[in-house]
Amino acid sequence: MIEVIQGDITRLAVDAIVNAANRSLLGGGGVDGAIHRAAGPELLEFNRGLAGCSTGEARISPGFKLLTQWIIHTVGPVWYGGQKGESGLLESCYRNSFELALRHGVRNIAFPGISTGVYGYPKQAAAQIALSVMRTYDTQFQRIIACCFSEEDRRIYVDGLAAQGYE
Ligand code: AR6
Repeated sequence: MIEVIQGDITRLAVDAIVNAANRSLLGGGGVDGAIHRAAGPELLEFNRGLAGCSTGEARISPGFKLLTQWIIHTVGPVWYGGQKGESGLLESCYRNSFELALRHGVRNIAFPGISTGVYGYPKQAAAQIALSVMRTYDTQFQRIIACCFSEEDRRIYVDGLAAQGYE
């Protein structure tokens, strides 16, 4: 089932949360910074061993101090106007995150709006991509949570689901 909630993804008790990381996987601002702060310094130590991640791909770490068992780090595309393959890369982020989750037996997973902060991807277009990939994995998970940071973002996802005829 796809659920849309508003809140802080670092507070969720699920099997996996997804991080909107950068290619270094060594932390940053936004949700990435919040996840590193809440998970503790062991996350940085672990991620040094992952040696980075290309845009559109995903890597997995333990959740350390978080309530989640796993953190799936994916690197969204920077928005350059839409002609640089951004939509395909964003779709790959969601797909690769789901595939990694399945390989680790994850049943409940929560996503932030990858690329929609610092990386500047337009929120409605990003939500459409997120929701359409979520729908293709819907039956393979117990709960797929779109964790929106603001009420405005939550509204975009709720409207997006309705527009796609999801019940
Ligand atoms: N819980 C849920 N969502 C959040 C939280 C939170 N605690 N904090 C922010 N968001 P961003 P990006 C939302 O900028 O655009 C970092 O520096 C936020 O409102 O975190 O993929 C990385 O290291 C927005 O909707 O990620 C990279 O360098 C969404 O999370 C770069 O930013 C994503 O915003 C990645 O940029």
